[in-house]
Amino acid sequence: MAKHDLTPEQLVHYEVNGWLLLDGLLEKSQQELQNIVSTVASWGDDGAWLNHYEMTDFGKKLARTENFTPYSSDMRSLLREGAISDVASQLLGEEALLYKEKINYKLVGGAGFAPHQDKPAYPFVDQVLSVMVAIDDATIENGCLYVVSGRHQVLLDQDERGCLAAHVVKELDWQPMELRAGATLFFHALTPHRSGPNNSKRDRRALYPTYNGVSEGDLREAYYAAKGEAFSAVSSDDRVRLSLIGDFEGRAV
Ligand SMILES: O=C(O)CCC(=O)C(=O)O
Repeated sequence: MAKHDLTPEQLVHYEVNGWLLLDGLLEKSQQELQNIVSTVASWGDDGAWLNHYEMTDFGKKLARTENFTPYSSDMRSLLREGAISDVASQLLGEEALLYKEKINYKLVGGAGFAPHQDKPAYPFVDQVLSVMVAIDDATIENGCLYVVSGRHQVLLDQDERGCLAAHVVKELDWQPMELRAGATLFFHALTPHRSGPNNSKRDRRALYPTYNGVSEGDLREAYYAAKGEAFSAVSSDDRVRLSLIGDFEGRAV
């Protein structure tokens, strides 16, 4: 038996709703998680990880770091060896491999994300799931996720940015997911989600590992190669591009 066995009810909840919220899964304290994320945030830009910035009313801010597990043993053990990948394996129905990892900082004044499904941003994989690990409490005021339950069976209509078409967004039932720091939200790559800006006076950092099943292969390097290639093309957009779809609503620096 795996160390972090889900109950049959939890497995059914994920299957029916496309998400599962677990509080108390992680052995690390809030402070330990915050320290690991603060360390990554402090690295600066001189390295092979990817830092993305946004302009806010309070100046230029770090919006996201990706591709950091090769450079942090703390992150490697948190995302590849512990409870998170164990639960991801049970939800995928086979061993979970890390497909990509990101920190969304959403510092004070940071922007939100337009309604989308993640799947169009994840090439090469079919069965894939993401996890939000709340590093700070996530609240409605500071830009928590909103999800839609039970709409993870198919890709819904998209707009030109790869986000959900306006007519789809209107008809969906959006549910705020306020998370305490240290809680984990597992969600299917087809689960519609969005988030607002951080209008509070406190940062709302969140760590997002994404996993695919071992039967599809280890695709992390292929993913970052594809992202690197897409991002080497010049963009004249006013918005910051963080992903292979245009979900981030932040302003360019
Ligand atoms: O961190 C957030 O507020 C939302 C993140 C998100 O939807 C994404 O990165 O795809």
